[in-house]
Amino acid sequence: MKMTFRWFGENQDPISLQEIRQIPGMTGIVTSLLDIPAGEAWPEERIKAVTEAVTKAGLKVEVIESVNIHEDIKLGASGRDEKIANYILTIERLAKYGIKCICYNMMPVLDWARSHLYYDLPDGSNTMRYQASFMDDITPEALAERYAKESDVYEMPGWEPERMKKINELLKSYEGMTTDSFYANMKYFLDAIIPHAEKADIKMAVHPDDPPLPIFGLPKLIISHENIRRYLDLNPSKYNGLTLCTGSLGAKKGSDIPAMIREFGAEGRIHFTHVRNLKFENDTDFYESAHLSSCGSLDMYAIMKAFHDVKFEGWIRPDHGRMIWDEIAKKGRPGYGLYDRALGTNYLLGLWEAICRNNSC
Ligand code: DNO
Repeated sequence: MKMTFRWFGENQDPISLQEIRQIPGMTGIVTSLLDIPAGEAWPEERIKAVTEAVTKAGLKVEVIESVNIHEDIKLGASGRDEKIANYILTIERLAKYGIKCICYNMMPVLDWARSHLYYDLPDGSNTMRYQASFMDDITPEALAERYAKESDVYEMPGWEPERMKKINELLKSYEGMTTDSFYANMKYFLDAIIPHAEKADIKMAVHPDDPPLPIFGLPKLIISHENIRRYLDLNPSKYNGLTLCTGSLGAKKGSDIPAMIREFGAEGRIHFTHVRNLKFENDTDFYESAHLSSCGSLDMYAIMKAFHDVKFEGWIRPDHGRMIWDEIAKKGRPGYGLYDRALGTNYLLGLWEAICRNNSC
């Protein structure tokens, strides 16, 4: 297991590489080039610059999260071949700079969504929340506007205000799309890129839809054990793998995350994992809690034990944390403050050490 931390990049993150380096046990960085639109090939000089900056700070870029998928690919539209060719170029260029894993998602139109980006908890900390009734009552434009206003310093990936001007048009393009045709489009993409990922030795790791619940009538693809099975079976190469996100999959009550880890991990199909906790308020609503098992609804020990038992050797990162200790919520990226994620890192490393020692490895 290799511990990493998400850093959004120069001028994209209030947290410095130096601060990240000071987290005990931290060696790897997960980053991206957020300003490059989906569908375009990443320029080699930009990849070189970011990997060099991270190396200079005593860390290493381990995973790219994300190289985003253009809507033409998800929709199976006529422009997809050109975008796929650019995706392949990006894979080849990233490989030159030592990247071994790319995280991406197949969520139509939007990336992850919450009803509240800044929700006050009784202890004075601040976190993200998902309240189903709020989501049912709000229009997509109103939510996009709210996000633009609330995260005014940094744009939320997948909710870029410029792109959101066309949100209704984008949503409309999915009308009538069946799950089967969605899977067929995914297969077309995977069959095209996976041979190149194999050659470049870059593991592709799809991120589940977050939350795994219907939003604005959009089709949802990767939300459960069965769906993940179907996605992985679209192309049997080990390079077609998974980012196992405990917070995304765990937001559906009753999901057995350790069972997913045991099945897909034993097959060598989990390359990257986001490990975080959440607290259910009822069957659908939740807020994002501290990582500790006792703070939320997920059993973090069982999750880490399952990773241990399948001999997980991929990359892990703590995921969304609360804003604590005077971190000014609105100046940072929702979910991506420094302190709670640093605490989460050391909790996960502590669990891992104890599990390894108890199993004499
Ligand atoms: C949320 C993240 C996701 C993830 C993408 C992967 O905090 O886990 O936005 O980066 O969905 O493509």
